[in-house]
Amino acid sequence: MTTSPIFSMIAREQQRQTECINLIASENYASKNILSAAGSILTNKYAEGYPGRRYYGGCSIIDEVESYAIEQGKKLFGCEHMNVQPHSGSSANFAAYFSLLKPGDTILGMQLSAGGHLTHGYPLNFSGTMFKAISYGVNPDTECLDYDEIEKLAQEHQPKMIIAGASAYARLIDYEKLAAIAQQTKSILLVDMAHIAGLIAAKLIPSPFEYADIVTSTTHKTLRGPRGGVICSKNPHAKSIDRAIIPGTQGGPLMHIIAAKAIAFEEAQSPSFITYQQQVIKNAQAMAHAFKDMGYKIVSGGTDTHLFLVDLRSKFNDVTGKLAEEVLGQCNIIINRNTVPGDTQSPMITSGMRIGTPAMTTRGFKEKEIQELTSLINDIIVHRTDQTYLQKTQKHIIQWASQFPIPC
Ligand code: DSN
Repeated sequence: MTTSPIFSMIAREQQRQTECINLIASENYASKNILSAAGSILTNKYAEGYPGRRYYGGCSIIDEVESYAIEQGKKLFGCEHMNVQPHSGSSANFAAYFSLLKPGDTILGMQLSAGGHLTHGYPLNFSGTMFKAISYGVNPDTECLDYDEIEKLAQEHQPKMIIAGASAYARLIDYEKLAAIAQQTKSILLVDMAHIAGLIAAKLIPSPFEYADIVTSTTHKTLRGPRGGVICSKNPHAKSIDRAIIPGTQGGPLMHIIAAKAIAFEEAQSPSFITYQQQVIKNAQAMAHAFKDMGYKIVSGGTDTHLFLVDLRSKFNDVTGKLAEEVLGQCNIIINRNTVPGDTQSPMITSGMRIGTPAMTTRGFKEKEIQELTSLINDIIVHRTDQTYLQKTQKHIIQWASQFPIPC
């Protein structure tokens, strides 16, 4: 029997993950139970359709799995209807738009460069080509959402849908205000809570469910589940959302992933999940604070969530987001470059770093480690051309990160 080279790649990736400090705001570590469901024989089964209404035989146990996932997801978020079949957050948004919009309809979403997501109307994404996409940004002074601007744009363009949610925005979103704007213009309000789903599940930040017609999410970010998506809706939209997934935009559901989603929803109902999410926020706030104390500007002045953006221009005039990502990566600290408000660099270069704490909090980092890590990040950027320092620091990080093993 030959062994595929893939297995040595997995082993090397496992070692890389163990030896790196991961500050990618959208990544996390799924539990052993989640990995075991995701790697299970449920991958063998075709089950197009929904529980009790499949297009294949042999689905009785699969029906139990999907019904249980739906039950747990609805209980976790307190929503009326949940579709657990979207393969990803983008697929969830695609199906949600497909169910409620027609090509050419106007949508109003957050600009990618201000912290939004590709699927919220970016010109090269399906959302920006199928629909007439209008975008809102952040207020240049506060670097926070400007609800007066959103209202003005909504009144001017009368969007069929207003999209809230972001990939790189550190502040709370006022869903009540957005719902009031949507009501004035008779727009559907869709909230994409992908980044903050875990914080919402733990009830640490406001929930959109009371105000939004549709809520989409991924399951692998703060929620710490398998990679995948969900669509939650009020009952009147249930049928059209389900139809938009199958036959609308997807075929057979990934039943192994749906099983893993069910376990993630169960885990997110445990008291330890709330403690974990509290620490995620405490760590993000402590880290943003520590950066500020070292003279860095934090976009919008801080964070209410699991992530924040560092504007590197505030401290260095020759360090781009790309350079910071590379030099930190050389020392086994993984971040991603990100545009900041008013950025003059391209999205491939950028002037900022996006930093998130969900992953390292899962590995046990608390405020003490966060302080030490922030000083190290600063030192690495300061000594960016000193190869001896960078190599010595990489060795230190490998040893330090390995003391906080990935819990699976
Ligand atoms: N790519 C994800 C992120 O990093 O935020 C969003 O889908």
